[in-house]
Amino acid sequence: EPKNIMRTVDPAALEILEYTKENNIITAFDRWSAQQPQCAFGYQGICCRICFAGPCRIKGVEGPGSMGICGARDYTIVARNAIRMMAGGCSAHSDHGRELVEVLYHLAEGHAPDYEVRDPDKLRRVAKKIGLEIEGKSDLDLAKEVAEVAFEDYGRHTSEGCKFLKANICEKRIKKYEETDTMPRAIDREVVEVMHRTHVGVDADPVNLIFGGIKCSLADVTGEHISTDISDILFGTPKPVMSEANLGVIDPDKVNIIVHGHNPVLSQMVVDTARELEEEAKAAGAKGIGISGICCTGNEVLMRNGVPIATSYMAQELAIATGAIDVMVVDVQCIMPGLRNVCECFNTKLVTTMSISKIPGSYHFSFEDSKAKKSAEAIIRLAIEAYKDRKNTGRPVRIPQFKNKLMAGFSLEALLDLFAAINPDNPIKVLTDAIINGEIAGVCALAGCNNLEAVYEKNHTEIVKELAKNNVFMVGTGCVMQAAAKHGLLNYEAVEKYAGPGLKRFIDRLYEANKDKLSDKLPLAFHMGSCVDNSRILDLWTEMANALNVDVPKVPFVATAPEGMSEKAVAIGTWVVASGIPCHVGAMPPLEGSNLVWSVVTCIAHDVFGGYFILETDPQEAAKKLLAALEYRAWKLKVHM
Ligand code: NFS
Ligand code: SF4
Repeated sequence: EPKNIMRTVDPAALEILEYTKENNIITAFDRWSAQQPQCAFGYQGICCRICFAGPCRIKGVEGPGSMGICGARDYTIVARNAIRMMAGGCSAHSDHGRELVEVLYHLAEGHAPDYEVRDPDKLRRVAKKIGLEIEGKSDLDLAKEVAEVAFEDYGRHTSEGCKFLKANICEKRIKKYEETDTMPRAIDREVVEVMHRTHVGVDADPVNLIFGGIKCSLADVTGEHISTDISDILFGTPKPVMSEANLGVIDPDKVNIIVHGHNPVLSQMVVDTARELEEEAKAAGAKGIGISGICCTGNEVLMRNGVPIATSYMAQELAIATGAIDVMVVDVQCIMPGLRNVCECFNTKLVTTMSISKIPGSYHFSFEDSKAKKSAEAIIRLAIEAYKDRKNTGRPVRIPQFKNKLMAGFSLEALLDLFAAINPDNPIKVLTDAIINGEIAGVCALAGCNNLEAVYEKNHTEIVKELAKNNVFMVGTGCVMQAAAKHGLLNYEAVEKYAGPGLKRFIDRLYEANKDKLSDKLPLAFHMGSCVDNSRILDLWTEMANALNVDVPKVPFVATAPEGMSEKAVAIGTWVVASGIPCHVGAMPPLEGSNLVWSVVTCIAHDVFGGYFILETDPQEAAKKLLAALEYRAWKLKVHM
């Protein structure tokens, strides 16, 4: 029987997978095998379940079987399914953003006493950007006004467009979106419109549908920008920070808590409160409280506090199977229901915290911003009790001794600050000049999830290494960066091992200029945060476009989601393309059932927006295509200089 070795390149995951196999503990890796072969109709996007006259499947190229019962063709069905995914992604990101807006608003009103404005400068920068008068206002007054503008972006009834989007993109893009009727009016409205136009018997035109999806994806990035901005205002804008990643970060002699999910409103409070309860943990015989993170809430507290990364999405159950976790506390998104069974095997307490995200059989501690600290204390005390229990019962723990050092914390502000040490008047020029003079090939954004369609974390690591060798400056977010961190790609040792000469020179030069304020040399790729922090990446290419005095499609910038999976990833990929950026996806999205839709996302998108999808499952081929796109743009830029 083939070993798990085929399913991942992560040594820690491999070790635990051997163990779960021996002990008949079911994880995603087993469920993936059990699902094979997956349904070919669904895989290609030509299964429709929008009404219950169906389900309908496209069975041939002609005759009645080539259409759904209502007469919907393959292209309608594929396009409808795709844009419903975008609406799902937009809902997730932007509802997460709304939670933050509510906390900010409640704070300003005096109803969220455990929170504070930790970054008043960011508050003022954001307020100014969205057009508010900032002179003579207190932090709390301004916080309330910022929250009100954000609320408006969710539910405005006029059509001037979302403010948190328009404030952060180039003039030329604003015009483009207005001309193509893809400027989102309000976030909630665009989601509703997608749900409406995809109802049985509404929009059947694939191009019209996809453009509707693009508008919704631009609403998605609006919600992401709101999330990032307000997280920074409330919890601080990230600065370079050192940490570690992979299961080896877990210390069995600590009270171990994993924060998992997405929203820093919860995880940041747990991290802050844990510091205060350290003595209680010691009194229970533990060395202290050990917090580590999974998925994007892990990225949030890594970026701001250096909290180590336990692992990424696909290995979340494997973290529990170490036997050393006392509590896993989750909020929303990317939390596998399968966790619960694994928790049962190891007596780990699974704590859900959000009313919209419960798992049968787990504990639920309803988390409200009016009593956030109290909830966090209760969760930590539950962990301390669970720790005592674990030690008393002598439960076996098994922690794979793999971890790697990393540097993270690169908000756009932090990145520009590094550049400013070389060019204080025009920091971003440090990056654009390096491209123009050929020192680096361009910039690649790494984003997205894990998907067992690919060998877990193999695409990620191969693409990063290949791009590094070819002198591509890399920034990134989400589970890709957790993969990179786990595999030792977010430190200077990786620069020495994998960077091409130009990239190494560039990173060394940045370090030399910033030596005094950095505790270590700079990494091979720059971790910009959680998936909503892809907004920071949008800001980066906008800065570059403005500095080069061109529209975004001319900037040597590409993106890749080597193992994309979630609806959120679909929404992100779509606004990346609509921004004018070539976007690689390494796991096949359900589009293959329609040549027409395929050509819309790969070709028509290019003609209209300047960006396009590169759908390629082979990481080496993908790297080649990404490099070719960068090379072409850099060459054109130089010709026109
Ligand atoms: Ni992004 Fe982050 Fe990970 Fe994918 Fe899920 S955690 S929000 S969706 S799986 S990268
Ligand atoms: Fe079938 Fe049309 Fe209903 Fe879809 S909307 S399930 S294609 S009848």
